[in-house]
Amino acid sequence: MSYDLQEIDADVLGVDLPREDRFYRQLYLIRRFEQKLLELFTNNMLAGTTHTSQGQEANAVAIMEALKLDRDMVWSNHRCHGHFLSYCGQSYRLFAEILGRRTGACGGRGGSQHLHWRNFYSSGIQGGFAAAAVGAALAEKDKGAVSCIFMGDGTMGEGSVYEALNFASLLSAPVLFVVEDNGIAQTTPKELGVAGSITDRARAFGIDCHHLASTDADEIFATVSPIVDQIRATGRPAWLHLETVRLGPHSKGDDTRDEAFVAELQKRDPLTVYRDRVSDPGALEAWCDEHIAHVLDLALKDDVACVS
Ligand SMILES: Cc1ncc(C[n+]2csc(CCOP(=O)(O)OP(=O)(O)O)c2C)c(N)n1
Ligand SMILES: [Mg+2]
Repeated sequence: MSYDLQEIDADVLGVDLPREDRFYRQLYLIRRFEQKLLELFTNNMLAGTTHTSQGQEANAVAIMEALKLDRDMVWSNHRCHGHFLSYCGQSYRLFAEILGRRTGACGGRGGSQHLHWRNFYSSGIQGGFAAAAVGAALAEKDKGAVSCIFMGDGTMGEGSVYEALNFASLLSAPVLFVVEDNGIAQTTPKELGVAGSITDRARAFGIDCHHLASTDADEIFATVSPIVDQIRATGRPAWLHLETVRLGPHSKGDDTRDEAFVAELQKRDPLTVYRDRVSDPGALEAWCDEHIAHVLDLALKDDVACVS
């Protein structure tokens, strides 16, 4: 389905800003949103758990920039806040959703792992959306739409992913398969769970494969943009293996990695990598701080819980 771009919060996404400012605005917005989310858990205002994308924000920002948000489809996973915010900028709707308010993106019923907003979907079932991403790509192909699915390295063991690759290639579905490889699945290092090459995994299906190890939003955009153009032009799927970093725990407190190792990863923090490229990062940060505080306040005041 196609949507009017005005229904996406263009102001939050900074669509009128120069690209560098827009990228840094979004990188910082995602980080701030998720920091606030963690604070809500600490203050016992949220129950259950959450998966933050700290360290992986540049993937969301750069890939959404490469997509056409009025028609393309995005299939996200448990680590979805960055993808969602860069897709539509609906920070208020996302806070309200996670807080279980009726004003949330899905009426407060779905939370992070069952989001649906326009052409954006998230699922907590690893690889569970692979077939849907292919089917939707075929259904919308005549509209020139691309279907983009995000998966983690720990999802490479899901059989349904390979069924989806087979069909995507056989039927020529315009799908961008993105593997956000942060080197770990919850507490299991990639080396213990994934055999062979992630980069080359889709090659046997006759699908073009690409690889990039980067947390630099500009580099990721430069890589992904021609891939998306190629998918749209040919109607064929493509596979992108993106090596990235997970700066936080898997969910809230479950990080079993060596502290020195995690400290080393901080050097690749996508915000640090990007901050020097904008002329006034402080102004962009202040805008986001104020915006996030404002929408969280609004969502907290929405004391209309969802109807069960
Ligand atoms: C089919 C399925 N099995 C197990 C889980 C539990 N689970 C949630 S996230 C996760 C690890 C995912 O690792 P990865 O795919 O690398 O993504 P990351 O968390 O690193 O972003 C597991 C095992 C699940 N959600 N779905
Ligand atoms: Mg992983």
